[in-house]
Amino acid sequence: PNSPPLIAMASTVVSRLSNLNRHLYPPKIGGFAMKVSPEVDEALSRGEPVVALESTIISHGMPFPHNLETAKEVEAIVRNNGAVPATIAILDGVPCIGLSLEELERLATLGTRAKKTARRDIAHVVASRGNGATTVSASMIFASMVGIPVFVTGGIGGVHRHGETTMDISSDLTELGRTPVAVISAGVKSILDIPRTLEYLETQGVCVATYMTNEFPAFFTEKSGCKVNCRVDSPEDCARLIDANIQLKLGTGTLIAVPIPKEHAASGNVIEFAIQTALREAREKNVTGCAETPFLLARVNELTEGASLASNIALVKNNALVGAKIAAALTQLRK
Ligand code: PSU
Ligand code: MN
Repeated sequence: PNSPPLIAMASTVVSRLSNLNRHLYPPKIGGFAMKVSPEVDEALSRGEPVVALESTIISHGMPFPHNLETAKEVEAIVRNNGAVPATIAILDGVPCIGLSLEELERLATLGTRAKKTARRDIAHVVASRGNGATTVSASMIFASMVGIPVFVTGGIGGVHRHGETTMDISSDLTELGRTPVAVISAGVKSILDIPRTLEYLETQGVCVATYMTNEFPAFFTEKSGCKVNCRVDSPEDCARLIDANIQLKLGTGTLIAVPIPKEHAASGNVIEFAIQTALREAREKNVTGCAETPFLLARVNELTEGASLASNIALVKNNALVGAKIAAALTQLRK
């Protein structure tokens, strides 16, 4: 209901095509082709669990070859836990839902030569037949268009520190306010302003739930000092929450915050110190806007000699595990 008319129309077209004319393939959104992989298409038409995955984490979030290895492992974890992975990206101007191994490899080797694609960039990348690695916001849009309610990432974007003057607020937050997809994430990084991020999500009407904890996690560490008022303790709890949000047609997304596994949270203080250094350098070098997150991620990894990357990989895999179980629980609930 909150979507702009074009997207609403596009999703109607796609859902008609996907419900009535499954043999019509690939589906078209308002005249533009969109490619749903045969595996994802089949799972969706059978009502089987599917987990959507983003691709900026592959192109901009991790260095090669860790990005490719992680992407493959994350897909395997999703499969081993009863769901079909649907990694989302734009290749040669075509939005793809579910990538082949070749396509994953292409994206991983393109790295930052792929365009980091948030909501505002989608039309430009499609029109110029470019390669776009979709952020949380853009991936949520495509997941919603094809009817995937569960989406897994590492961390979402948020309100940047000094956001009250720069107005640098990730479009992930506004997307959560307008697209009914559940996002499974390890919270937000302390490179961001976590209290203001939670305030902004409240303004956007987004239900933020913590998974088996009372405190909102800070990506590399289990704690941010911020409490939220919704706690879930199992995949079934999550499924009921997500289902209620969908049935009520609230139109908003849900954020499920899963803390990093205890055994990987150890290096939190070292990483926190590196974050302070990286933030200072970003200000000195005047790195701002959509370049800031990739810069900080890469710099923190250098400064911690790979410790932050190892933690990052561990938490993404854990989120994939939890997300697959949530998708399976949601399918059971809807039977
Ligand atoms: N946070 C991370 N790792 C990431 C990102 C965020 O810990 O890779 C990526 C995600 O794709 C997210 C995007 O959607 O960065 C947010 O970018 P920005 O802050 O420019 O909105
Ligand atoms: Mn930004």
